[in-house]
Amino acid sequence: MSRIWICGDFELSLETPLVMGVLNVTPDSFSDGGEFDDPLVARTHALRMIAEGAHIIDVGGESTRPGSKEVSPAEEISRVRPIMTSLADEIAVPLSIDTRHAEVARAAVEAGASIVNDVAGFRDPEMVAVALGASAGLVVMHMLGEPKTMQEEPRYDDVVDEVRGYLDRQAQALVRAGVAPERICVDPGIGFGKTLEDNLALLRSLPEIADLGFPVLVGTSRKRFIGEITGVTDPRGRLGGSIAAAAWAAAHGADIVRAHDVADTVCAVQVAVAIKGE
Ligand code: HH2
Repeated sequence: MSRIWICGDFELSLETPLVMGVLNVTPDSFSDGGEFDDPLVARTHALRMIAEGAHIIDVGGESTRPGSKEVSPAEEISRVRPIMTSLADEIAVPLSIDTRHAEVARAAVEAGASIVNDVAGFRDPEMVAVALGASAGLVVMHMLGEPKTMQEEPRYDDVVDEVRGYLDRQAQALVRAGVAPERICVDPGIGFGKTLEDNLALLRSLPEIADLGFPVLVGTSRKRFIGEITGVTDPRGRLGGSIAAAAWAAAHGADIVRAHDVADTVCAVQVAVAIKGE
């Protein structure tokens, strides 16, 4: 049976891994803050990522980098709505809203988003209400605590067991609330309250996370753990490490990889899939 992820009017085939292109319309994202906060520049970048092969465009109006400060939902909406409205009717790939605020998710869905990517993993009952009131695909991500404090000595007894258990509980809670399981995707949340060893253990254990039966999304692009391994401090210089991590993820159970550098990531995934030979 073919595997699909239902996202509003889109039925995404997961026969081969998909690439989710990142569009941060923020002044302060960790690797591209301020680059795309002008709506026209953001639009051009989204169209470019689609031309490069992105299967999904993930729009974020709040940075969730370690230590970041929360943005008010009104401010976040004012950042994401113009780009959503400008792209939604024109492009043939789903738009995703990267937010932990129900108000923002609701406004984005009204403006044409087909995926709600909640880095807080649908802990907020209001977010569950948004999920129930829409037909959008849902990304349930694991984050320890909140961005402001998540990297202050994160600690787990067994990181894989705890993250996997959390994703299962949150996804099953959505199903019990009435969400169709085909709409749900899970994400271990690389870098969200995790040490280097935690991130590596989770990447090694993607098949166990995939065993939960939901599509798996993995975001490693330009992240700090790549800098910790390679010594590359500028996130923009982490392309090689990002490509290696995306290829690893695609070969070991990820259905969707989230990336800033779409053209190179698409090629990396194609090569990983060809070597795997399935
Ligand atoms: N990572 C980031 C943001 N959103 N969503 C999912 N599902 N998975 C991730 O790994 C993930 C995510 C962080 O990256 P970025 O958006 O580039 O940075 P910032 O939060 O600083 O805007």
